Parts: sequence; structure tokens; C-alpha cells
Amino acid sequence: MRFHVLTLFPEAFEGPVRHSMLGRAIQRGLLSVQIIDIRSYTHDIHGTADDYQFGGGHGMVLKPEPIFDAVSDTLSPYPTRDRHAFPVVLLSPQGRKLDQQLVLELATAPGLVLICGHYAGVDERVRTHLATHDISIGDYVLTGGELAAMVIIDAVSRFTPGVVGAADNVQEDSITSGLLQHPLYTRPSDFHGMTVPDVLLSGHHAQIDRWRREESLRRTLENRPDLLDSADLSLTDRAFLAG
Ligand code: 6GU
Repeated sequence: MRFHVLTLFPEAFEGPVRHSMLGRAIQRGLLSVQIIDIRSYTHDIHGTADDYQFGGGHGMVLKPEPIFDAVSDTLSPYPTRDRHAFPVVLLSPQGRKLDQQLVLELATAPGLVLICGHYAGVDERVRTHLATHDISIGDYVLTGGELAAMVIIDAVSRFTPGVVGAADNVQEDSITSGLLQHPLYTRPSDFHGMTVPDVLLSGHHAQIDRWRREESLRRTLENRPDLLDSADLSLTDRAFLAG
């Protein structure tokens, strides 16, 4: 998977993307993350990437030309067929809210172009004539699209074969299966009087599976009842939730 990020703040990506699991995947050649400074596509000596908005009002708007030129340059090395399959994602609070289904959809592409918005916003022609997707990561406002781009890079990378190990099987993600994950414990079994539930130490696998299922159901009901509508629930699950 190849990520190409257009940003006014290239420094923001120096640490985060190269650390940990993603850093190792980059070193192993499974992923690449190219950071493109939008300002390097400006033509005046001040590197002006933004301008006043037509119609008046507070806040500067990112100009279209540097962004169109940067995307065009970014895609030019790819064969025409791949260029058409390449999502060009605008990150903005006006976009469709990211969820695991959209992550999976993006993960099927050969790569992604991620455009980080800033200031009051981006010239609308970027959204209507350049971007194929407009994505928000949630109902809150960030100062820019950089953190949102990193969220997408992280979530999409998990679906690139080899990035996460078998132990972190992406098909078994609790969110993919529709329920929140059950509680996890490791040693010691008694930590300053905070003990591990007996059933987990019992060796009774059927009882352990039932306990985990019920804890998942309890947690989902408490924190994300909306997920229960589309979860695959057995009659036993329904009885537990009703009780
Ligand atoms: Cl993609 N950008 C900004 N600026 N704020 C956001 C967002 C994106 N997603 C949620 N809030």
C-alpha cells in the first residue's frame, strides 16, 4: 500500500508514521508513506498556499492550483489504469464519517492520496473536481487534516498483508464482528487485590467463551448500543441482553 500525503505541515508526519508497527512495515517494504509539501507547488517567493475567500468572511482558503498540481505529479508515475483506481481523499470535517467499512473499501486500492485541509477550508473545486472521497474522522473539529490522515494510514495499513501478525487477526477485530472486545487479563492473577475473574483460570473453554461473549454484549450495550442493531446475535445473546 502506497500513501501519498499532501500537507502544509510535513514535519507533523516525521515521528508518528515511522514508529512501531507501521515503521517496521515501511522498513520491510510492505508500505510506503510519501509526504508532499503543498508549499513546494506554489510559485511566488512567499510560498502562498492560501487566499481570501470570494464573497468575504473570516478565514483563508487553500488555493486549488498547488493541490491540483501536486496530485497530478503524484499520480503521473502510475499506469493510467492504476490512476483511475486511486482514491484521492480530502480530509475535512464536512466529509463522510470514517468507519471500518470505509477503511476496508480504501484498503482495496493500490494506494491513496490524502489531502490535508487547513485554515477555514479548501477551495471547493478540490472537492468537486479532484477528490474522489471527502472523509471526516468524527464529530469534532481538528486544526487540520494531518491527524485524520494518520488515522486513515494506520487503520488502512492493518489490512495490508504482513503488517499485523496472526495474533492480531484483522478478520477477528471486534468492531468488524459487530461487538466491542471482551476484557483481557494477563499475569499476575492477583495484582494488589485486583483479581482476574475465576472463570478465566478455570480451564473450561465453553464457559470462558460464554463469559467473553456476555462481557462483549454487556459492554456494547453500555457504550455502543447502536452497534447491536447490525450485530449477528443468537437467541442466547438476545436472552442475555433482555435479562
Ligand atoms: Cl478530516 N479535519 C478536520 N480539520 N477536523 C476534523 C476532521 C478532519 N475529522 C474530524 N474532525
